[in-house]
Amino acid sequence: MGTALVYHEDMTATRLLWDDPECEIERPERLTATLDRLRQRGLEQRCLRLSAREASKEELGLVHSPEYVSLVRKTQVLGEEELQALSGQFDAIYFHPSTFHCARLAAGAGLQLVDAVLTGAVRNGLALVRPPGHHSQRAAANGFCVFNNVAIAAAHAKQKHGLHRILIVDWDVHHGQGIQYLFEDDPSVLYFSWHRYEHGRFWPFLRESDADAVGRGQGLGFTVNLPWNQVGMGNADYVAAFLHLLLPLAFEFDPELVLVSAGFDSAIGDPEGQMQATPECFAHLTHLLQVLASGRVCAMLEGGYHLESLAESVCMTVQTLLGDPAPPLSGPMVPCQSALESIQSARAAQAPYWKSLQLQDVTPVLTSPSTHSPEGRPPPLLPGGPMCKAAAPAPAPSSLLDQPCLCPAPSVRTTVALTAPDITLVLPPDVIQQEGSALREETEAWARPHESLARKEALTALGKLLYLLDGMLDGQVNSGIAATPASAAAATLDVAIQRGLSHGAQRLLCVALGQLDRPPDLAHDGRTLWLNIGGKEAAALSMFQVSTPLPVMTGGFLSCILGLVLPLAYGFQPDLVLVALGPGHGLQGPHAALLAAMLRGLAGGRVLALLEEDSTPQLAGILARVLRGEAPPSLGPSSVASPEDVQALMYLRGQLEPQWAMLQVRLIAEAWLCPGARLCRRGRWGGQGRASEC
Ligand code: X5A
Ligand code: ZN
Repeated sequence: MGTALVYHEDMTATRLLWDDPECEIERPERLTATLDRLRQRGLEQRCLRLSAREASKEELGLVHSPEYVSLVRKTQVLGEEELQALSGQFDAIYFHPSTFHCARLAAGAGLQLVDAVLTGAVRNGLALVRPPGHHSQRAAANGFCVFNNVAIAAAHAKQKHGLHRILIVDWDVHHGQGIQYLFEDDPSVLYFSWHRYEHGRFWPFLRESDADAVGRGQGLGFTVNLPWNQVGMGNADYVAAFLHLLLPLAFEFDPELVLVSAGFDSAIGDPEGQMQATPECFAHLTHLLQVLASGRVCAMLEGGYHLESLAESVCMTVQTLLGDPAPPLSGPMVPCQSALESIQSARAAQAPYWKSLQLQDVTPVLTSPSTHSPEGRPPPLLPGGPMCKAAAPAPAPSSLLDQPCLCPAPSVRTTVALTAPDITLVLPPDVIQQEGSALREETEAWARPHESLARKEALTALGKLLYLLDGMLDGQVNSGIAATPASAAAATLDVAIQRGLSHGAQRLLCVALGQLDRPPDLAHDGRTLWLNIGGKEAAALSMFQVSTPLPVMTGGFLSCILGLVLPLAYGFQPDLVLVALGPGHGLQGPHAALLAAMLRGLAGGRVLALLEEDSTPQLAGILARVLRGEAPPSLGPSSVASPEDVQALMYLRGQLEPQWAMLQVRLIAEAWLCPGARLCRRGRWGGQGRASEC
């Protein structure tokens, strides 16, 4: 299932006719530069191109008053002076004789996109539109926005397609107050917006943009505002906001459709936003949303005024919608204190309305001496080495943006190396069944230290796994699935880790589910992060060796992934991921698929899944589909996490937070941190706990 790109050249017509420094940034080149870049990258050609149509009067009437629509219609015949006079009646608005036509196309593009996705013609898509929509209100234009494209699309999805739960994610750097007003009492639309706020000192200067505006009446808890009180928010801040605020609520809400108010003024280089997130970050945001609503994601352009940053960020979004793995994020994955404060206050404001946020923010368990000072040191070949924000300011936008994409998608996305032949029956078409095996002598040499690998079947499986792993490390294959006899699972995983590390992986993340013992001679040298889900108790042997019991309920599983696995994984920034479903893993297909799908956001999608040979072909099939980029099936309404699950998570958070900044959901007492910690955002290890290096 494909990706739609909805566009119409006519939308380049509307433009500012007079002098207005506030409005001049919203110009036609925003679309032409973006489209050119999509073509250059070969991305446009991979999409289903749809030509935008105009929204009808009735469709506009879904959210706008008839009087307002006719007022805008009349601008078609006004002269320049009258246009300017009318524009002056609104905040940050210009009208042009073509504005009505363009704005109807922009709204129509969103409707076409939603129709294409909800009729199953495509899985997802992007509408490239002007003018933007999210500031526009029932009877008012505002902030360059004339008709509220995303709100109209949401109302249409409810009315024409009978949807009951729509999530709107507004990642534009401005508050989409127009969308908030239109749905604030509607529990069928969950509206999330982050925005530059600076305690109310940034446009549109509204009290109701703050975190404590949570909706009203039936809609209480269905408006989620995350105000940024400082500029300079970057990749770590955005990813943390998704993991710790948006996604827990989104999974609990269980949307049938995700609409994105996709403004890119939240990206680095933008004159409005003054933020630091790199274009790759939008690949990750898109990737993280695609695990919802069976991947039904409709993105519509809002702001974005730095042409280079805009074009690059749109490419990242489209590439990810197409199913390509997200390029690894650059820079230290350490959220800043101001971001943490904002996330925490939004979590606190929402906690009364969402089970997934309750019980969680309890007092941390005090760190025990044994884990407070891990022997871990930064791994070799850290790009750039430790970095303090104060000492080393972020590179200028242009140099960052000039970087070529580090991770072109290999032509073969997923290979399956299985010994069981019946798997072919359930494999999606472009998944390759691997025939090759590593050389016999080599396989035997790796197997020699392990008693459980002596058997012929185990050896055969190991040969296939090694061959697959080499293909991944050489870049011929992006991801893969290998099977092994249950009795040999732990040893096979051990060999895979050693092989990965000796064959080019700098940092290897291993997520082991079920009863898989930690390899006995696993080094604490920071090159391997070992995470066992299915251990007897929550324990952190060091910051690189963590074990937690298998959560018993869906809610617990989700908080384990969002609250522990992904924060550690994003903090670690691996270049290879092993995920092993070992004895007694107990995961159902959809849970395993969700885990694999989310881990695919790491390491440029280089994920090797290791299954037991007697796993069902259905399990292998579902994993193969998510590893090649399909959306995991919906988990359905999630149960609460059990008290034991919550306790394990809280305990590990307490243990590991000082070293892994991405785990933080609230401020850590000053005493916990190294002297320079407030300013220090220097490294992938979190920048805390090792003051000597600050
Ligand atoms: C869509 C959008 C911004 C308006 C800024 C006015 N509007 N200062 O990004
Ligand atoms: Zn904006």
